[in-house]
Amino acid sequence: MITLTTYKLVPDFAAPLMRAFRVRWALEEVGLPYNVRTLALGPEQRSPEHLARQPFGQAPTIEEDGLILFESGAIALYVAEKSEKLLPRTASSASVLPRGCSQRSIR
Ligand SMILES: N[C@@H](CCC(=O)N[C@@H](CS)C(=O)NCC(=O)O)C(=O)O
Repeated sequence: MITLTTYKLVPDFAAPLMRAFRVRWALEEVGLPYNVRTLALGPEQRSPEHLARQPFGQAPTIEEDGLILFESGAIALYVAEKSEKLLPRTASSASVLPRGCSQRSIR
């Protein structure tokens, strides 16, 4: 099962702005069960355990079967690839996400 690491206490106004929100949204959309490990802002961020998960001491991270991932966008893509709900398997729709990630404005 996926374990999401995120912060213990976040003020209400900031909760929807947290990068972990993306990951929770993707997990909830796909309907995957997951555990949550909470982290306190401060020294816990710099603990060797957390720095092994996220070299900048930030959140979110996820772990699954020995795989550790950080960067909320990369995590959302990892989760999306597990289900057709977020990433349909047709060739045309499958190209949308990579195209969106690599596209540059020509202006
Ligand atoms: N690019 C990273 C940014 C992660 C990030 O900035 N996380 C914030 C919370 S939303 C954080 O950990 N801030 C505390 C800090 O930088 O010390 C991602 O998208 O995962």
